[in-house]
Amino acid sequence: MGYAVYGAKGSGSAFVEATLLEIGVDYEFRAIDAKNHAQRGAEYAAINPHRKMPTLITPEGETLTESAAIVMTLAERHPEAALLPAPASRERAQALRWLMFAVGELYPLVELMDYPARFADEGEEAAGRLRARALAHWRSRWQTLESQLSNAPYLLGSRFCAADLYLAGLSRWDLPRAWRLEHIPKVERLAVAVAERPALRELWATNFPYP
Ligand SMILES: N[C@@H](CCC(=O)N[C@@H](CS)C(=O)NCC(=O)O)C(=O)O
Repeated sequence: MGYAVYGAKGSGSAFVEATLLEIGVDYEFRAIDAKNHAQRGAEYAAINPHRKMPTLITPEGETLTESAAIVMTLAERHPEAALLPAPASRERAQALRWLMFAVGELYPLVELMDYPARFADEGEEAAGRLRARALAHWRSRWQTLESQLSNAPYLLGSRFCAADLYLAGLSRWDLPRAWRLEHIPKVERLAVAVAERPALRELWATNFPYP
């Protein structure tokens, strides 16, 4: 058995698929009917108790959840793909810094924006207000990242790393193109560079077909 990825098109499972494609290993994609909230059901909860996508099953049968842990584990298991810079290097520290920013500061806001009723007081109005505040933080945090990027396409300049594909994928959500071009053009350049990588073109087009 090879790797298996549970997920849905356009979701965080694309970050894991992108990592596997960059490594160049085969995997099986196991689609979850997220439109009908199948990720919340008992069947998937037996695989991922947090009921979120993605989940990775390794060839040894180990179950892994948490997208950043999955991406880092894959990078470690396949060092030949050089998806993370050398341990203890300055570049690795920066790659980990922004990967953790993505998973710890950016990604959690997506649940607030997509499912505000899970967190807000009863009523549509409260949920709407919470969503709007989360969206404002979401945009502001992207601008924080923008202020730290150079014009070279990737986070580390010309050297591609796992944090790039993670950030590029996240930047496809809730940020209209006109806003991206005006407020986070360096993030947009990074995302375009990732989308044009030969190993990723097809995956990107199927997961993030809109501009
Ligand atoms: N901390 C998790 C977050 C994953 C996550 O929020 N996934 C979204 C899809 S992009 C999800 O499954 N949402 C469905 C839900 O919350 O019901 C990770 O990094 O893997």
